[in-house]
Amino acid sequence: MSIFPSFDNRTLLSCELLLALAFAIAFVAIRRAHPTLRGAGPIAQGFLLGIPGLVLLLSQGAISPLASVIAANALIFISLILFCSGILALLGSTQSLVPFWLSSLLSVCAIAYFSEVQNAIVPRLIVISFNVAFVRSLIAFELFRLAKGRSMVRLFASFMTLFAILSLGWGVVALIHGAPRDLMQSEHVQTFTLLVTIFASCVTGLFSLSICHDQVLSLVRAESQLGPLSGTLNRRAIEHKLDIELKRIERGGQPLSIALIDIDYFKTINDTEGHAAGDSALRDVATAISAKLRAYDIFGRFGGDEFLLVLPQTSSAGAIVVAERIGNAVRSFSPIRNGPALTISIGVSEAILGDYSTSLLARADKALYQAKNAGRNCTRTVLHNTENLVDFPSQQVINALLPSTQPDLMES
Ligand code: GH3
Ligand code: MG
Repeated sequence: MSIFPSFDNRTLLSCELLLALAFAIAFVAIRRAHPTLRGAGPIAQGFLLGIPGLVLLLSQGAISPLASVIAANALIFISLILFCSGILALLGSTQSLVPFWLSSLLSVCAIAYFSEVQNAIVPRLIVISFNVAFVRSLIAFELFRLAKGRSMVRLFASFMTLFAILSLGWGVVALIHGAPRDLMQSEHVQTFTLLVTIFASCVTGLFSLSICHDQVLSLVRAESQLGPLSGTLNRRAIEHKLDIELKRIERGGQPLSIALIDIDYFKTINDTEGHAAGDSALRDVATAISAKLRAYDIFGRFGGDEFLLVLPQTSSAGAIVVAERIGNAVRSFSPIRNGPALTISIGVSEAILGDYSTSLLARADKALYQAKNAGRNCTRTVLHNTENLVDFPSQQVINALLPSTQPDLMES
């Protein structure tokens, strides 16, 4: 005994409409909460545009076929494409949407022909089902390509493949057995197709929410590592990265140095130019220093007007060269109009095996203290083996310490 006659097609379409509305609200909310999240906007637009499409479909018989068939399908196709573009953007795909638009445009033309010129329902259904199957299979193919070990994306791709096959099957059945003239008429294939559509909407909406959730989590994680003012890593993040680098040298034996940087007489900027000028000077210093670093150097604000630079694969001699480079970069501007150039004092230390971040930072802090005492605008190093202070600038010291294998540190 079939269960299909117990479903009413109009009720099923209304359920689909409510589902589209619920997902549209969810994705609009995500878009508003995370404007930088690429993909949530098109998905929300896709669900939103599906609503008038479904309303027009529901009005079949009461309004002209131009609106209830041609416009309704055009809106549903566009909503499907917007949805696909959102999913692709969320997953970072660069797949072109041209095939989606071309196939949908041709389908709308064919639907218009079979509605206004020939009034033939079966070819119309075949065109609709084939276009939906084509769009779903393209997106499934791209999802499989992007999955790369992500089981959730692979599962989504499998569902899309299944929905593409079912859409195709709907067209083939319509071709073989024909179709009722009225979409609202209860008929096995028609009712089954509507049930599949509702299930497909649930699955795609929920999968998209899950992908959005993952993306939002990684966005929040990345943002939580950055200081709001300087845009560089915050203290917690840079200390965490320093711990990782210290563990790495235990295994690799590569040198690692840090530089603690403090702006000289920073209070004067706040006092004479105001706090906003101080904030802007902090940003400028962060930008100037960041521009002088290698891709794998780690830089962040340590607190107040202090910054920490972690230099992997760098001896203290190399770090002194980097210190000179960033000191020159900072000296090139002044936050006070017609005032003196900004300067920084730097304390450098090189890690030894068994060092903790606290011991390494304590040595760098000691070196920074000495740099301040030496009159500022200079670098001091506390060497781990002797605890002696090394003056800088001192070309003899650099020449003595600098290995010849670090040419990239020499450029300024
Ligand atoms: P020194 O040469 O000894 O470093 O002197 P200084 O004036 O730079 O003094 P110090 O480093 O001890 O003080 C840093 C000042 O930075 C204290 C505080 O008012 C200011 N400051 C800390 N955080 C911020 C911030 O986020 N914005 C601004 N504008 N000022 C800050
Ligand atoms: Mg200072």
